[in-house]
Amino acid sequence: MTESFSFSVLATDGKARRGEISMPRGKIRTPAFMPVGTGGTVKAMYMDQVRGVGADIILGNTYHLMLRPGAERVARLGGLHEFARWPHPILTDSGGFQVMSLSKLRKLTEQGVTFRSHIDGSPYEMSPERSIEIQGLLDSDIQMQLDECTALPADENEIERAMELSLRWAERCKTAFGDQPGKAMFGIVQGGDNEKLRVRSAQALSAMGLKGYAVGGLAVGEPQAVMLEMLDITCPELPAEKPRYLMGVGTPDDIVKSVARGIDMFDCVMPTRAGRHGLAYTRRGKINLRNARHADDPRPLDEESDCPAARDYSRAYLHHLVRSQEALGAMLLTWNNLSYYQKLMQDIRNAIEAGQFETRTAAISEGWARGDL
Ligand code: PRF
Repeated sequence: MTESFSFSVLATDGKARRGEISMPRGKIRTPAFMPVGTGGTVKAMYMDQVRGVGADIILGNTYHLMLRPGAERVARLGGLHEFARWPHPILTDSGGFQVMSLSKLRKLTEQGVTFRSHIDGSPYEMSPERSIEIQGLLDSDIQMQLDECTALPADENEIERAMELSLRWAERCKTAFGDQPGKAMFGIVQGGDNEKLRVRSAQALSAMGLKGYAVGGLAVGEPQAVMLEMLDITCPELPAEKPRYLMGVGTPDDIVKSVARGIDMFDCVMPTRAGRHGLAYTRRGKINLRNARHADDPRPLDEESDCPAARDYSRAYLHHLVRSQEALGAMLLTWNNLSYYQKLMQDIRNAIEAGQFETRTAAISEGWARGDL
C-alpha cells in the first residue's frame, strides 16, 4: 500500500467518474458510499459485516466523539481504528454541521463555535484548529474543514456570510492540518441555492490546492431539482483530478443522479436509520416491514441477494421482529440496507467502466418504480 494519499480517475462515462483513492490504510473504490459510524459504531452492525458488504471506508463524527468518550481518551487508547476495530480508512466530519443540528445554546463567531453538549449540557469550544486537532487525535484518514452549513430556505446575505466564513475557516484548517502525506483534509463548498455563491466558493477552495473537495449545504430542505442544479454548476468548478464528496446524501436515486454530475463519494444515515425503523431497501424499492401485509409472507426480501439478511429470512419473520421491537430486526434490516447500498455502488462502478452508465442506471430505477408485489 502507498505511503501517500492519491486519487486517480480510472474511467469516465459522461460526467460520471470511476476512480480510486489510495492511502496507507487502504484503497477506496469510487463512486463510494461511506456507512455512517457516528460514535465509533455503525449502529446495529459488526465491523466484519460492514467490511463484508463491501465498504472501503466509514464515516465518524468529531462532534459525538469529542463529547463521548472524548478525543484525548480515544488517542490514549490507540486511535479510532483500534478503538472501534476498523483498520481501514475513516473519514471524519468536522463537527460544525452536528453542532448546529444537535447542540444547545450554540454561538458562532469568527473564532469558532461555542456550544453546550446535548448529552449533559457541559460547555465546549471548537475552532477550526481544534476541530483538526480532534480529528488528528482520532487518527482520521480524511479530515473535513470546519464549516457553517446554512439550512434552506435562507436569504442571500445569510448564505453569503456563512460561505465566506467557511472559506476563511478552510484556510485555517489547511494551516492547522499542515503536511501529512498519508492523510487528507477536504474543503467544503457552501453557498446554499445561489449559483453565484456556489461558484465563488468552489473557485476559492480550488485555489487552495486541497486534496479533495466536498459539496456541503445541500439536502438541507431544498427540492432534489435544486440540489442537482447546484451540482451542475459546482462540479465543473472543482479540479477534475481531485475527489468530490457530496455530504449527507442520500437516497439511491439521489446517488445515481449525483454520480451522473461528477460526484465520487457519499455518506448518509438513511440505510442504517431506516433499518432501525423497519424499512428495507431492495432492487424493487423500499419495503416497510411494519406493514401487516407481510405477516404471513414466507418470501425473503431478495432471493437473489448474497446477503444472508436479504436471502435467508422470511418477510413474516422480519415483520415479527420489527413489531416486537427485537434488536435482531434492526440488525438484519441494517445489514440488508447497507448490502443494497454497496451493491448499488458496485453496479454504478461497473456501469461506468463498461461505458453503460445511462442505460444501466435507467434499468435500476425502473426496478425501483416497478415495485415489490
Ligand atoms: N457540512 C458538514 N457536514 C455535513 C454537511 C455540511 O454542509 C451536510 C449537508 N448535507 C451533511 N453533513 N461539515
